[in-house]
Amino acid sequence: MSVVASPTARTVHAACPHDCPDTCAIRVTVEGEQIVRIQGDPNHPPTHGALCTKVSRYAERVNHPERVLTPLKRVGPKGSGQFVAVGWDEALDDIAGRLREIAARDPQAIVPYSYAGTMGLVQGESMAARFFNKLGASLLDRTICSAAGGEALQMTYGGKVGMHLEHFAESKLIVIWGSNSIASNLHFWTFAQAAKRNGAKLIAIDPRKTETAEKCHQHIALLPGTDGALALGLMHELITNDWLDHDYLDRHVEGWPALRERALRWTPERTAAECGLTVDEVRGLARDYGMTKPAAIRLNYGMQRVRGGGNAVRLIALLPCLTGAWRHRAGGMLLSASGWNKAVKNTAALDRPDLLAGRQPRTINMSTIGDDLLRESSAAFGPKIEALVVYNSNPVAVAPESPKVVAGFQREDLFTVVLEHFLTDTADHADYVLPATTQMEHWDAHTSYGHTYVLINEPAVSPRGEAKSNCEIFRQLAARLGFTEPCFRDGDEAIARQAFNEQVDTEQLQRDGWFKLPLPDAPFAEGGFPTPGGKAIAEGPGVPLPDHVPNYESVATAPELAARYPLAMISPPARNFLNSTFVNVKSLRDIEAEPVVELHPADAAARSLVDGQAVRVFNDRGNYHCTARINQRARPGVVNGLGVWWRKLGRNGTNVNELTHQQLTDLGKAPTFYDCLVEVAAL
Ligand SMILES: Nc1nc2c(c(=O)[nH]1)N[C@H]1C(S)=C(S)[C@@H](COP(=O)(O)OP(=O)(O)OC[C@H]3O[C@@H](n4cnc5c(=O)[nH]c(N)nc54)[C@H](O)[C@@H]3O)O[C@H]1N2
Ligand SMILES: Nc1nc2c(c(=O)[nH]1)N[C@H]1C(S)=C(S)[C@@H](COP(=O)(O)OP(=O)(O)OC[C@H]3O[C@@H](n4cnc5c(=O)[nH]c(N)nc54)[C@H](O)[C@@H]3O)O[C@H]1N2
Ligand code: SF4
Ligand SMILES: [Mo]
Repeated sequence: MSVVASPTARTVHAACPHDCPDTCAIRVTVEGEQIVRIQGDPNHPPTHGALCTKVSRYAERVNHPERVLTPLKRVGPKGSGQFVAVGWDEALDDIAGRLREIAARDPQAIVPYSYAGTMGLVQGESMAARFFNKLGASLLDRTICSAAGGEALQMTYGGKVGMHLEHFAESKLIVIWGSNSIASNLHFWTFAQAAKRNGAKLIAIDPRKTETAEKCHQHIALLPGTDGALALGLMHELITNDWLDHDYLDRHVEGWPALRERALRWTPERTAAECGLTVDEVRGLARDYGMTKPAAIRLNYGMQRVRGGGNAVRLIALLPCLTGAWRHRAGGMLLSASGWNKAVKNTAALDRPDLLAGRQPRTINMSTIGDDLLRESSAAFGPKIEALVVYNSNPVAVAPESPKVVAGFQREDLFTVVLEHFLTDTADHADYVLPATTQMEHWDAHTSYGHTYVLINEPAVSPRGEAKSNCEIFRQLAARLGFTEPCFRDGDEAIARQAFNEQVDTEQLQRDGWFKLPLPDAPFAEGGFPTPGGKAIAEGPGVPLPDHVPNYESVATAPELAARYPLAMISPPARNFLNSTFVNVKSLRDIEAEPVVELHPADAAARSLVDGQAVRVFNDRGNYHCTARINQRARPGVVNGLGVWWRKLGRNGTNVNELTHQQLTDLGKAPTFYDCLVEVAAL
């Protein structure tokens, strides 16, 4: 902490906790218990002093009049959101009693449900994981966002590794593939802008004409879920024009001959037809990619939320291996940098998987929670879910096929505890809501999936009301359940200090708030991928050759369905929300105004819809009520239902996940939010 202008003010090092690749380093200026200023750290290279609109207004979230400030106990019917305030002891005694009773029958009937409300290593899992491991509760497969791409990178490179964020500034071609960077990866965009000023060409590959696509030199508006075909088509052109780095392929890639053969079947004509593009677009993109050095690809998770998302990421990740783009530090690709953190993170000490003591509880996939909450006990499934403990997540809004998720959460025989800041759609369904602290009120330690620094977060103010940190809540539950291991007495600050091993300079971390991981500049210039043989893998033992896998729901794969629901819907994030977080911050919600579906003018005209009209977007699963926005952001045949509104703040209590389904991706068992056919009609 250092003293600033006002003699009573102090500045605290913080880190943005949100599920955003930028993981900004923040400086919070505090006077007493007042947050007077929140700014980006000017010295942290990825943050360079700038925060997004959402987090620069963080004080509005911390001091929000609707924050939950005491434990709440349900008094109305399930889902009614009717609660009374109760004391901590009453709430925790009752919850511990209920969990003890269920665990005595079978602890696997208890399911933790959490995701990335905070990405902190302390408040994310740690004490929570210790608690559920000791209890022997069901495990949760946290697939809802990145599992398809993650497994794809694991298969191809041996880990979630890629370029350094800063090096994009030196690229001569940047392909922004399935990412609306200005909205969801703002600090990458700053480096892309620097490259542009140095003469780089920027190309966006995205079905939607996003604010990012508009600012690129070229926008390639392919059909959703056809990225694998496009990658194969590009390979075809790289081969036939001999824009290959044969030496790199020979020495650093396994399985190239088979991939070469497969790619040669993807002529520009076939590719263009599959992707809904012109032959010139396919050829031109291949020429740019094959002839420009250094060429970089920024992939984001948007493009892997379809049936073939995993295979598509594998194919795209192989492109820089064909051209040898990895030889230069400003060439290669980045989807996730989180694998680099493995070397410094003390995961076993934080989460204590050893507390399972040889037990192997069943695993629930968070992406099928709708179906799983409605299942009875069976040999295949195990025990019916009797209790759900939700923290850092809002599944009633964000999980696919919400009609089923809501039906599950409304079960009167389900005991639900939700740790939250606000009465979200999920908290409304709780038996107990427990008030959690925000990032300004607790300790944490952070890694990033978009850059290569680790960060520390010091509390800036005391907990508001009676709020407690997630860790403290699980610590108190552990004590009530009689868990006596010393790790259940670790304080939050102590856990933050356990987060990293000796490779992280803790003095520097404390002084600056962040520490850059010691990594090579151009990590794969000479191969050296973290696979067993050090090569990137196209095909190998246990690794089949990647292929284009078409969507579950498309004209070609489901013609009967497409006859009734002819429009493909994607539901990418709205810029001023972060998943469903911030929807209740009025100043941000006012910018988004209302839930919308974007339609191309031709699709709107065919349905006699006009701009601004209230509409019903529907399929066999449900109805989403919103406002039609008719513009060129949508390509013909594809509508964009921007996410993810709270149902209760949306139109008629609906949001876009009324329409999505629970089928999973080819790799990683992830949801396929953007693989979804719908129809639109006037409301
Ligand atoms: N403002 C804001 N920032 C966020 C988030 C947010 O909700 N709001 N969410 C955060 C989270 S959780 C994540 S995982 C990250 C990454 O979040 P992503 O889901 O990657 O989001 P975007 O960067 O918007 O990229 C999605 C883009 O992919 C496009 N897209 C959809 N389908 C396809 C397809 O089949 N192919 C291709 N090529 N493109 C497709 C969409 O139109 C959209 O522009 O962003 C994080 N940052
Ligand atoms: N249709 C559609 N659905 C989607 C997506 C999409 O693009 N389209 N995106 C998907 C993606 S990429 C993701 S990652 C998921 C995101 O799903 P979630 O991880 O569930 O994200 P949020 O909706 O932001 O909800 C996080 C909640 O955690 C709470 N929280 C934050 N910090 C803390 C804390 O310290 N303690 C406690 N107890 N609570 C805290 C916040 O108040 C918030 O309500 O949604 C997915 N759903
Ligand atoms: S949401 Fe992303 S861009 Fe905004 S402050 Fe957090 S890390 Fe930075
Ligand atoms: Mo995500």
